[in-house]
Amino acid sequence: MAPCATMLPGPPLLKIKKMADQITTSQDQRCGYTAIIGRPNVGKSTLLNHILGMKLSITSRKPQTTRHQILGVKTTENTQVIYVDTPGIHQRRGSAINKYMNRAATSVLNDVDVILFVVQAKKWTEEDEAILEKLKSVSCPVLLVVNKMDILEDKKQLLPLINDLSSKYEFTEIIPVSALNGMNVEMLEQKIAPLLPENIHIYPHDQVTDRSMRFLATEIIREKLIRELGQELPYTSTVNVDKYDEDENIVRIHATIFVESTGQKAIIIGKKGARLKSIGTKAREDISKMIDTKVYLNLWVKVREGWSNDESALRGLGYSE
Ligand SMILES: Nc1nc2c(ncn2[C@@H]2O[C@H](COP(=O)(O)OP(=O)(O)OP(=O)(O)O)[C@@H](O)[C@H]2O)c(=O)[nH]1
Ligand SMILES: [Mg+2]
Repeated sequence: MAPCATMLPGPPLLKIKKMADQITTSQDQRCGYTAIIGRPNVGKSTLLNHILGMKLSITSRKPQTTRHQILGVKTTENTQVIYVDTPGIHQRRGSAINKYMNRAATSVLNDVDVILFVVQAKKWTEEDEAILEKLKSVSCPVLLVVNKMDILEDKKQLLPLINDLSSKYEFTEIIPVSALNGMNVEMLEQKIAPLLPENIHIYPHDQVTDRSMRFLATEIIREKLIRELGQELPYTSTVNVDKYDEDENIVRIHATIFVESTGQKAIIIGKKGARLKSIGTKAREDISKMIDTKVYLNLWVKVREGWSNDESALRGLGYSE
């Protein structure tokens, strides 16, 4: 599979600082792509972050948080797993952005070596059923990841739950996990490794994503926006980083939040600018932590009518394959 085509220009990719002597150069290497798919809000991005041991993909309580494919690379000894976090596959119809998100998720299905189909314990829905239909045409192994096991009140429900799920499809494995507290996540990783092809590693061993810091900064701002506004957040909002300048000891970021009406703009700015300020402070702190450098963040809110249903506006705002 080609790595995400939507790389924005920007500073070098995020790297994990790893000791050179940890790198394996032996033969018998395995390397392959593992897609993380499922309906919105089941915990796909939380799972990826737990596997990577860092916050790469943004998460929130609101469905449809992830809007792009996010590549997360994990290299351990002779195995390199290239995870692809995807937007929740949904049945909302209509706007161009919804179509973009579904495309970003479903386009990986025939291009990866392993699929993790993430569902929520005891909450099988029509959207899960629709995804199952799509899986019928794929040829790679599919692992069913039953997430949020920590909220299953009675553990005796586990066996009937697994029996029920196994009747739906020939899953290679069914693995109950909790992405939030890490239960069984290591076991899941152990199941993935042997399913990958023998192959030399594609990415350097210290690389965790193909995304630029500029892109990750955009995502962090969007996460703070979603978390700050919750249900009040207009679905049709997005973030664009206009400028990302690195000085010796400070990174200066100028970003714009786009909405579709002046009413939405007022909601985001809040009373005397309090909301926008809070979003900015939280985003700045997280970006600073991620790059280990002081950050200056300048945030604007602008109205751009109809951007979410306008293919060319979408492309201009980073929504392109
Ligand atoms: N209790 C519990 N909550 C979880 C678990 N995993 C994720 N969550 C919560 O579920 C919500 C959604 O998590 P995300 O990781 O953003 O879900 P997602 O599937 O990536 O969602 P989209 O990107 O919108 O498709 C967040 O509030 C997470 O904290 C889990 O194992 N247990
Ligand atoms: Mg997500």
